[in-house]
Amino acid sequence: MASPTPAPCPPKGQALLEAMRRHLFSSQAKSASLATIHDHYVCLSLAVRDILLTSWVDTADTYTSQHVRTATYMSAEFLLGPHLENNLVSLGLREEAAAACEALGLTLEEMLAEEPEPGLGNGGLGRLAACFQESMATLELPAIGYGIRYEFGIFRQQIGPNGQMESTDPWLARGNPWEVIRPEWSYPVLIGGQTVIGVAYDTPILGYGVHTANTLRLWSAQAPDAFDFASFNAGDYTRAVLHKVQSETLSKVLYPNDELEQGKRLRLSQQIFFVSCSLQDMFRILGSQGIPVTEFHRKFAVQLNDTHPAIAVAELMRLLIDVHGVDWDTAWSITTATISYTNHTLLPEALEAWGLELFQQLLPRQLQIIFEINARFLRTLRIRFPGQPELLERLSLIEEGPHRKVRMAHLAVVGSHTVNGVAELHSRLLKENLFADFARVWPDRFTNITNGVTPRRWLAVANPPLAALLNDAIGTDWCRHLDQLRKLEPLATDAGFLERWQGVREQAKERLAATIRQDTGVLVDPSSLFDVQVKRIHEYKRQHMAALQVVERYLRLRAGEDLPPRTVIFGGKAAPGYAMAKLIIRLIVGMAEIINIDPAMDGRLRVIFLPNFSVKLGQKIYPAVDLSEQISTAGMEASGTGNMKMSLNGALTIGTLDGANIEIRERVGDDNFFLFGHTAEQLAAINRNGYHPMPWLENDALAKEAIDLIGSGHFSEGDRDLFHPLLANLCSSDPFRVMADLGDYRRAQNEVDSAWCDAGRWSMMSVLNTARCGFFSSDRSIQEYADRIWKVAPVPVNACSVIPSPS
Ligand code: HBZ
Repeated sequence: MASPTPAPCPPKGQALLEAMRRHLFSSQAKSASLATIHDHYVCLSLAVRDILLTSWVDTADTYTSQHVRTATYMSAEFLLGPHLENNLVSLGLREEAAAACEALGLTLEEMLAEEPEPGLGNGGLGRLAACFQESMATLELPAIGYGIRYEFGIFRQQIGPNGQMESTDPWLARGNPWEVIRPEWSYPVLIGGQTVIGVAYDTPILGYGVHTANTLRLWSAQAPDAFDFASFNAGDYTRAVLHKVQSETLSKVLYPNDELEQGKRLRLSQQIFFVSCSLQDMFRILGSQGIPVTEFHRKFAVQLNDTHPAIAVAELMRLLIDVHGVDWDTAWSITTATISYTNHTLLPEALEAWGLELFQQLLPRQLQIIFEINARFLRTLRIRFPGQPELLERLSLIEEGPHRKVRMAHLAVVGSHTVNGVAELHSRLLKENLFADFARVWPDRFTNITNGVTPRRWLAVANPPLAALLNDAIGTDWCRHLDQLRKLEPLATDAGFLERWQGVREQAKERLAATIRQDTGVLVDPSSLFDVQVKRIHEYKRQHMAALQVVERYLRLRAGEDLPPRTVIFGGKAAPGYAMAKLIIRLIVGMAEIINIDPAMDGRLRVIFLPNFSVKLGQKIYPAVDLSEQISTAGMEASGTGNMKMSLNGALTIGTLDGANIEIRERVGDDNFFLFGHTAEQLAAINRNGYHPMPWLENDALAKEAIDLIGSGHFSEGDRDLFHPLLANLCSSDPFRVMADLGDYRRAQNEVDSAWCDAGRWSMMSVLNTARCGFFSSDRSIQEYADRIWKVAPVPVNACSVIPSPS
């Protein structure tokens, strides 16, 4: 007998639509008549989640049954950005989702706009961690990301007439469809004599075009007991919940300091909290697979994202010795075979050092272990370098003096098998300066892995028109093998292709112009040169140098010079306590106010400060950049990753020989990069002779005029004092050498103006930037970490779930 013909499988869009309808009822408990846009967003997310759950479950199954070696990435920050669109692209379902939304009278854009962004990071370091998670999944590497589930992420920035205003970011207020709580995986952590419980919240990280979905496991703090019965019964209700409130404060909020160490009790508590939970979780996994604890280093590689998780060195020792009964020497070889450390900055103010008193109060056992590690370390040094007490003092884990401190970077270096910087120059400077003594002791411990960014979020998701053009021109392989972009090179001189290229760029610029209008009320001309500097506001990044350049341009235009139209766009947050950075924002806002209403500037110059720079906003900005400003003082920007995102999307860079700019220029070619400024070596030589900005300024009439105009109150409603701290700093110590580079910066900007006037040549250079940027994929960075540091191999995941896919 013939079996009945199965019902035709509905197209995936139809399946999504049905799942959205189902979730409206079963998850949101609503009918269509009451559903809000947010309800629909949640339903779409849950429908997508249903689909990716099969990969997630299969991945966990595969890793468990095959006992795979696993890389764990420990980071206090994961600046993830929204999940929905990224997951749609990874699953190849963006069009289907758009169709499903349309069938409900919605648009996918509306849905995407509804998603709050998990801003669980400050800037570069946190965003890198997020790109890395995605690349590890795409490369099918067994990996777990470990961090903190902050209830409040990076503050929201609003811009008023007085510059930056901060407000909280309650990203979890309406729930989070992307996470799953795992109360069964909770661990106690003893901090200052009190126990806090860390509860796991898991988020799937999908690989692109593969069946792998890795886990990002973030810890949320809970008190062991909801309240204290004794106090409750005595009627002292505040006291009854005191410990609960104190404990849960631990994962309340992300510290908003970028590259500034804040010696705060809460921060050290956050560090031990997430590190201890993560390590205990690894022991739990070992145990569940019947692997002896002495094999810890064979099962896990642990990467420390800067020193925030460096306490892991002491905590892993403590868990091995005190909990699992391993002897010191074995424990030490396991620890150092497990851990490796990435440094992200040379700035001295970012070097974490915790006062001994605080450490003793909060983590007495870990401090004891650190002393023992140090004693043994110094003993070996004394034998190797006899009669050199200063060397020992410099290398010690303890900083001596009236306020003795634990140097977390030293703990990380001593406890790691490998230490890496994040771009060639940075890694060299680490060896020559910050860790010069350590490099003498262990020359082979230090290496470089240049950063990268994920082409999925930063090209496929952020720039669909460009992605479509690339698919058409060179096939779809670039998305997994970014080196394939090389195939574009011959097209850089193809008139037909260049026309399409320009069309794609115009679309992106129009889209950004609409956002600018919406967010600032200012109308900008999409055909003007979009000159963009978006990143955290910091003196070393020299947003004030770019601002000075804008004032000079304003003066030149007012004097009748003919310069091509520019829209200069700034964005970025200043740490709330960083007064100089906030003053720089205030200056840009003041300039924008005057310049944008000056009829003489109409059609020639616009200045924009886009509020609340974030991953979401970045996705709109990067594709629309003509000129990428990467103008840090040479030797100070460890790598930069915004530079890669812009160049990848076809921007030309104006930049110093700093961080990854150097490697970008090497690859895109010096004809396609506007270089200026002193090198790190030249600046070091200038510093040795004693730097003063005045001689540079005295020979520069235009710079003087610009500074005088700012000082006259022109951009501050007549207030001559407002910008005094900024200008006085520039004219006296000028710690970031703005004056030494300003003249050459102007020269390079003039070159930009001439190059822009030749639209055909500019487009060609733009294509070559994209074509030659394949190296800066985070897939390449992660492949290097996996091969050279973690020794972790890919483990492909096959669809094997017993749970049927809803489609
Ligand atoms: O890490 C950034 C670098 O400034 C940037 O150049 C690089 O591209 C990026 C990724 O590698 N660094 C940070 O975002 N933050 C820190 O380096 C940091 C270090 C110690 C702290 C605080 C921040 O205590």
